[in-house]
Amino acid sequence: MNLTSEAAKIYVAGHRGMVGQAIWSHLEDAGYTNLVGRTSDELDLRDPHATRQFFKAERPDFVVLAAARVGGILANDRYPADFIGDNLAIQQSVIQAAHDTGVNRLLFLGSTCIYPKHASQPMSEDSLLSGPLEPTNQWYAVAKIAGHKLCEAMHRQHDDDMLTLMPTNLYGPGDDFNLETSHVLPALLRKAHEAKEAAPDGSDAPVTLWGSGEPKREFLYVEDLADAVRFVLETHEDEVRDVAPDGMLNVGVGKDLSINDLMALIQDVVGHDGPVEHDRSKPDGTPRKLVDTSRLDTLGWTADTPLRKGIEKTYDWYLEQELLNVER
Ligand code: GFB
Repeated sequence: MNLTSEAAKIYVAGHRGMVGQAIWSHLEDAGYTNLVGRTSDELDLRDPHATRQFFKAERPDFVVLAAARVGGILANDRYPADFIGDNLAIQQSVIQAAHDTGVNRLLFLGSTCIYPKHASQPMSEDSLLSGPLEPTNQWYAVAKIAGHKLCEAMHRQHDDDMLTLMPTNLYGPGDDFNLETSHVLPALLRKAHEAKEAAPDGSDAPVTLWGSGEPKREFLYVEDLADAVRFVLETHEDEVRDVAPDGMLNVGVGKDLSINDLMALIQDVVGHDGPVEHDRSKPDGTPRKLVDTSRLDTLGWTADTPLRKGIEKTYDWYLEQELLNVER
């Protein structure tokens, strides 16, 4: 059942992460006042018993499942057991508790790394499970595929209204800027900024990017994803199932660029003129993952933040955090 009342109780699982925070603020700004969240200290979603107790006490009407263990290419490769294990456990307990307590609709957030490494571009929802996965993130991808399949199965067996959004690579305020664990966009923003700051004489120090820089990625501003979440929550189930019988909707911007071109754009935003070097010991990952957004297009939703604008806003946020850290 779709969201029609501003008083509906909406549980945003993972409301302290970049994605959950953006969804929370966006729903609040749209007039939804009855939002529920728990930090991971307050509620460990990997624990099915605790999760069930929470659902029984709070009885949310709607659930957005944005809680997940996430990270960039290196973190995925280094911590495979955490990426598959934590995500499977979180999904299982939240989806099961939502089923048991009869929520009106659950929206599960996945990722476009669920598609085969060499899927034809742009990747449609139908390319799921049509070929081998990218090895560096297969652990995370398998978990996210299982999460989607659990939602699909709940619909098929119990007629539960459970849908999956598959966003392309996300970025924005609240992102992880730790160079070991982050995704490429925040990593390059930080590297360009620090290189600029490191050369007080004006001769900018070099930045090093991982791999060849040739892989292409599509970047979605997190506030656009939050808008897509609200839009889908508000859309009638029949309308969604007409375009997405399996309950899965890609979310993207319809354009991608190479990591080298992203670097150049970030240098321009940050004002860094120094040379770019490549650390070729680091993996390239999937060569390209542009998503086919025709399902959401048909429903009437498109992303509207241009990449440059989104990077500027993210950089502003990063500078604010830096200032706060210095002042503390
Ligand atoms: O964003 P990223 O870590 O993840 O890397 P994926 C994208 C591309 O940027 C890769 C290159 O080709 C990286 O080698 N890259 C260049 C860098 N410099 C850097 C850098 O300093 N840091 C990082 N992190 N990358 C992840 C998956 O894949 O994307 C997850 O591992 C998830 O499972 C997520 O799906 C959205 O796009 O390759």
